[in-house]
Amino acid sequence: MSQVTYIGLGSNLGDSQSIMAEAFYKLASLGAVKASKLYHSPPMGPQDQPHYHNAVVQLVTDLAPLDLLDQLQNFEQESGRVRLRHWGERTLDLDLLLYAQEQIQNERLTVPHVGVLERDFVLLPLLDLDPHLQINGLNLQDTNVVKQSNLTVLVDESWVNI
Ligand code: ROI
Repeated sequence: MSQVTYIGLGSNLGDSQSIMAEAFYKLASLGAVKASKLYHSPPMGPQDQPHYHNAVVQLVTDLAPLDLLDQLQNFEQESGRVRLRHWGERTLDLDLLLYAQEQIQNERLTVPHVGVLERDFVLLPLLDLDPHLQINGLNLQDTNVVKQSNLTVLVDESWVNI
């Protein structure tokens, strides 16, 4: 059965826009995809690292959560993923943010993703894809994090072309 899922993309090492576009095309092999705008955001964590490129992809897929996670981890590795330190710079992060309405908690996966509601670089792109999206009954539009965000849009949805 097809499920609506949301994947967070982040990068602040290498040619981030190309790396993320490449990841988008790989995600398209798993189901129907739609991309948010592409944002530039100051680092959460150590401040002596470059700003991030961030975006979210909506993926409608038949894959079960852990099978999807396996694919995301494969794609991260294929991108030549480098992670220099905890909460530090990385080539590509692919985070499973939401999987339908499911709450998942096991040793490999927590869904909704930890910290989603505190991160403007996740919430704004989610709202590009679904302006009425709710998490745990909370309307994302109404959160202070969204209202007070000052993320920069780098490119509209055309950063990927299918
Ligand atoms: N900060 C921003 N702005 N964007 C990210 O994608 C991101 N990812 C991370 C940490 C290190 C928490 N900081 C981030 O993993």
